[in-house]
Amino acid sequence: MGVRNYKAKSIAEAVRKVKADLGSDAMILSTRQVPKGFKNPYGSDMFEVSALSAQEAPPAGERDQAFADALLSGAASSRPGSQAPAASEVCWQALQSELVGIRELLALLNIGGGLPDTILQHPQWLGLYARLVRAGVSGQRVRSAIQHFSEAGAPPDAAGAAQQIMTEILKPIVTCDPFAAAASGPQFAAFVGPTGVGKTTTIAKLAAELSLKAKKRVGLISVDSFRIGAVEQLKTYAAIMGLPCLPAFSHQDLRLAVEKMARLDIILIDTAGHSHLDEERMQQLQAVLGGHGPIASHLVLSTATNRLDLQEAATRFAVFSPCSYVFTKLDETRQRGVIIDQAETLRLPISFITTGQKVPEDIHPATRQTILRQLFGTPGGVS
Ligand SMILES: Nc1nc2c(ncn2[C@@H]2O[C@H](COP(=O)(O)OP(=O)(O)OP(=O)(O)O)[C@@H](O)[C@H]2O)c(=O)[nH]1
Ligand SMILES: [Mg+2]
Repeated sequence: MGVRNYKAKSIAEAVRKVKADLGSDAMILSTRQVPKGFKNPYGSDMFEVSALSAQEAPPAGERDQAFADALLSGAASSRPGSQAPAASEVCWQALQSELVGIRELLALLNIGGGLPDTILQHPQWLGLYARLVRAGVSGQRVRSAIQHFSEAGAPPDAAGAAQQIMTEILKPIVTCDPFAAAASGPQFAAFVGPTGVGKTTTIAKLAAELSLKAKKRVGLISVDSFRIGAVEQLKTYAAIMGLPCLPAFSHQDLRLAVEKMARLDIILIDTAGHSHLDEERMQQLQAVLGGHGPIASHLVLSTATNRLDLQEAATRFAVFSPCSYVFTKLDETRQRGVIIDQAETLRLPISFITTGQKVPEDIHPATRQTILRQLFGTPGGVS
């Protein structure tokens, strides 16, 4: 029988025709919008779907791989919501690449039992869906945002729809600036988190920002007695900036260091990184930090960590009762959307994000705008 084509006024209707004719497990190969033209001068725009019956489709493993390759290669990342006929070569290329993305997405939907009907009925959202999933936002979150949005009322224009969906997706994100308020006494902030996520570098960036730009009196304390050279690393940064820096290897040391720095405005405390699976060292750090009433802890996590490890680390480090997240290494991954899911799993505000190794440039106070820009490249979200 081979590839067969089905035309209808919407993709959903064309897919229904495919299923009625070839069965519910038919494989969709491509979709395209057929604009008004020579053969269809007075009619409305139509959609054409090409499909194969399940018996003639390639094995599922090959299809999964083809879809994964296409999604990762960015084929599905072009401008969502574009249904107008192309006016120039550039627009035509964008439209073509969007159609490729939509075709691959539909292949996935066909294999995996499909997305909600909402998405099939509004094909312009497929591009948005692909872009958000590629940015690391979980597919489930995007689907439920689109579902929520479509149930809430009639969609406005495509750009407005994308904005509303983004607003829904970003709901778990709350931001804070721990050093914004003029505190009456000194502020103590300890940075805890897994090994190598960028705690010391983040402290150096913050120390520079707070002392040089905000003109605060800043001090540094290192409670990292575990790694050789850890105290020296912090002391080097302190020396460059002309800031006091004290080591503290025990609960008692920390109490003394805190007392010595009590006249400063902000004291940043560096801790030893360790695996969240290392119970013994988690307890040691708790013993050193615990009981110092005024110390607020902040959880530093690398965005370049997979979703499950991120969640587990956050859950384990929750014993330090952190009051904010610092997400580092956004420059090392495209899957930055994981921070949205993380912000919902353990509900904490995000205070800072970091985007590189440069001290002090590569740190940004977390705001919805900066997060949107980092996640999707535009201040307004997906355009
Ligand atoms: N690409 C990138 N690298 C970063 C970022 N922040 C820190 N790093 C690098 O990550 C490496 C580890 O940074 P540290 O600040 O020593 O990490 P740490 O969490 O203090 O490490 P431990 O104390 O050993 O647990 C260094 O090479 C930093 O330059 C960032 O935002 N992006
Ligand atoms: Mg360190």
